[in-house]
Amino acid sequence: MRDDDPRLPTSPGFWRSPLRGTWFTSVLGLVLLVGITVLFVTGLLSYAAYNPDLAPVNDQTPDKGVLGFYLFSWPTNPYWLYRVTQGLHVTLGIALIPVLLAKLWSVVPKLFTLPPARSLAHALERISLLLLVGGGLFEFTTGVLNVQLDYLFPGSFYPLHFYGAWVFFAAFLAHAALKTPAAVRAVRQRHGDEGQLESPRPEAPTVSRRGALWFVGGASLLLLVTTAGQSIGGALRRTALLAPHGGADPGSGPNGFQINKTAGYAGIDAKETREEAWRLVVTGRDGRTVRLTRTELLRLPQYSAALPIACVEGWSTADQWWRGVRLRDLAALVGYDGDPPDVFVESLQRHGAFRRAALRANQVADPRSLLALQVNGEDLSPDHGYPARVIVPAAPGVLNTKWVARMTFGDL
Ligand SMILES: Nc1nc2c(c(=O)[nH]1)N[C@H]1C(S)=C(S)[C@@H](COP(=O)(O)O)O[C@H]1N2
Ligand SMILES: [Mo]
Repeated sequence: MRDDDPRLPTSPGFWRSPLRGTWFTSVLGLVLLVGITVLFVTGLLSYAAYNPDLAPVNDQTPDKGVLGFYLFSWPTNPYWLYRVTQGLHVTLGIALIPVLLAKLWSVVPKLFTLPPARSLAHALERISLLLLVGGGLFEFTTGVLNVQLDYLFPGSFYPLHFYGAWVFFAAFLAHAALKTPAAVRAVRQRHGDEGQLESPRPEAPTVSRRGALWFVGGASLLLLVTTAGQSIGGALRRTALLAPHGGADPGSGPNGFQINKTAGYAGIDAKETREEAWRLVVTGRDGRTVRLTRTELLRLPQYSAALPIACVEGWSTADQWWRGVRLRDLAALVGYDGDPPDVFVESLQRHGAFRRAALRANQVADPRSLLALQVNGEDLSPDHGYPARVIVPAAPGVLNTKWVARMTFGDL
């Protein structure tokens, strides 16, 4: 019988680790059941926060159709909302990587069992497992690449990670429905070692199953503390060894907080932002248009708000004191006296994924939503968006357009 030749991975005897077993796999599986559910929910929230159905600017995911069924107006309260949901999404996703890998390792002999399918039901189960394993690896890989390599695929990350999430989560739900009861039983009874996951001819153990779990947990914890600092901040920021892009050193002083894209990177020429050159063009009801210099903007009523920048990549800044003109006051300048409408914001930047963004009416209406001219008592630095940038409570960083040149109010 070739199937029993222990030199071939299709033979159970090929896999000799004494660690494999139902209890070990069940513990990891239950951790993933909770963790991946949180990832899915925070991921959907992150998508909703992006205002994906506002015109085709923010999100160009084709045919999100029914998958966009749950989209709602992202609130502006509490102002740290996105900082928490996205910090959790990215930090938990990274911390779960050792658990995911250990879980896959623990069941890898099953991938090789022959015959590939004993029955139609068995064939369907194995296909769903392919979607599960493939979908899981795909989601974790695209997520990490986006965070670590600074938007490796800016335009295509969203549709890839979004559709991948639905495929993965559907397979995950089916798998969880089938396996959770047995996993709970195995963990409760602290055995279940007679299952098919045990090696028929195990090598002598060098570490106990419990010890191996501590090792996996320790690796997760290490990733957790070296990642979480980027969203928690304070003294912890220095522990964030895995925080993304060395990028620009923000330096110290009032403008000394994380910079995403520098003015140089975005191709912003200092000549265009000088007082004599730059004008904010605001358009509104019936095409009514006003042009304002920065000095004229500074003569309008100025307001302050303490708000963080929270990026989709998971990092965030502490609250910064922004000062500038309320978005709703700008809407009023062009004919929207009562409830303001949506706004489409465009920057001086000519290329790049984040040079424009749309904000919803509820975001424009919030009195803390500003076209900021200053931060922490000083003019914005070129890298933080001088002459003017948008800042909105609870919104993803990507909606806080820097180097604003044009704002068009109206329902989108
Ligand atoms: N014009 C323009 N605005 C932009 C971006 C950009 O690339 N170009 N990046 C956005 C993203 S993704 C984030 S997270 C924030 C970062 O703001 P900061 O660099 O001031 O921290 O700016 C946003 N505004
Ligand atoms: Mo961002």
